[in-house]
Amino acid sequence: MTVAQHELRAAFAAHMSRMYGQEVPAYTTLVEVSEGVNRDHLAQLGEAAERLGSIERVTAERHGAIRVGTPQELGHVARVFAAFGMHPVGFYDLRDSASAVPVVSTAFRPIDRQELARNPFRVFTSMLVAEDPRFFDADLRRELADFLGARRLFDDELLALADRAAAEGGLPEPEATELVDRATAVFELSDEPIDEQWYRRLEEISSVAADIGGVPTTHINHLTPRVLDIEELYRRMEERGIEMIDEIQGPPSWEGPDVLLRQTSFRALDEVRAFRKPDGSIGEGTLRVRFGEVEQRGIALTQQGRDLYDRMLGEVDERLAAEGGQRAEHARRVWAQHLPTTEQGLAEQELAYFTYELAEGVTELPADHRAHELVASGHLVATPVVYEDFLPRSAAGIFQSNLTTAGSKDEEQAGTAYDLARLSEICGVEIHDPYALYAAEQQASLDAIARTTGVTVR
Ligand code: OOG
Ligand code: NI
Repeated sequence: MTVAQHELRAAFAAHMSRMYGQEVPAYTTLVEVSEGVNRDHLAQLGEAAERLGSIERVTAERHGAIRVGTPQELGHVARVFAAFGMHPVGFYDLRDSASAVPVVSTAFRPIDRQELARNPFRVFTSMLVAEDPRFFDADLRRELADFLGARRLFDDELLALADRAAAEGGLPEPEATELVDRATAVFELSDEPIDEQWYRRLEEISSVAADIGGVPTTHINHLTPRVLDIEELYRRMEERGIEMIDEIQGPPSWEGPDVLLRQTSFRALDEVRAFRKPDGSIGEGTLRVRFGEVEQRGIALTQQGRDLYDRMLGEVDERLAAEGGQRAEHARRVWAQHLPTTEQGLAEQELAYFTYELAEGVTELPADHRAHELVASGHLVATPVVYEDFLPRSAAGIFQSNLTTAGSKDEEQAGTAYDLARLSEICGVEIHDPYALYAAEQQASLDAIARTTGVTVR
């Protein structure tokens, strides 16, 4: 019997969760509190609580984050994740963010609605741009290339199993278990001693560079459960004495529908690690490389909706700088001013994505109407499309919460150019454009309606 890709993915997510819970006990607390919040939210709201995903999906839902050092390593990551039906989506350049992290990133995730519903495990994956002269001088660039070139994160057995699972759409036992075990083991924190001098040298430039290029292995640095009410989660965690970062990142809490992604985290934890001193002796030290994060997902915005979101972010920044006070307060006011407060309003202005189906009992449609009009007239029912991706500014904030030093970047130099196309080449497969995926989903639902009714809905 073959273990299907979505079962492999669910097993991989569960194994990673168990491993991370053993390594970082606060994660287990976070998961418990999240489950409590979700249970209570469901009890309070009933069916409405599941508008953006079934409780089964949301309860199992996690995203992780990993960081690798070279194009070759990213290519290997893409092969391993392909085994689990996880494909690269979106391009993020964190080098230009306020915190100037020397990485470019994508996210590996399922892309079909059905696959997402079965298990939506996703991993935000960053690659060090070790050749970027704004961060690393010529000596360091060479030493980094040597150090990273000498390590091997994914062995040939794992890659062969992964290629087979991707080609065959699954694996029989015992290979299925072996694949999941081997893939999970790659992301465990290693107790191999860290070369102290080398690590600290990189850390002066960027903690993220040290976390990636200063150690001989890689590790998962957080695993994020999904909650239905992030404000309540935040309250409950603080009640338990776990100090969260100051703010919930992303959209504010406001009277309209949840859109995009709201996230918050608690700080990196000090963990004891073995260091090799310059004299060759091994001593203990601490590092902060892992932390906890939680998220609430909302409706996917169209490019137009996203542009509006980015403009509103800018306006909130300006008001905050000019008037002081609380960001959340300014944000609520700016949002109330610019964004419709209903799903129907978002659809009307083409700010968000929905899928449509015929309302119960409807078999015919009037011609020449737009979908939202047919929702208003009771012919169609709209379901919001969930945002499955990440936000660069929140991602930069997450990296930031993990930085011990400010780092340095030489703005005089030209950076190494990266875009979606170049990163696709490195991955060995095309990175999907998230907007194209959401738009295709909306369009597929309209096409299905046209097929049954013979009426084209715009
Ligand atoms: C990844 C940070 C990005 C998110 O949720 O935005 C991220 C990292 O720290 O490696 O996970
Ligand atoms: Ni995250």
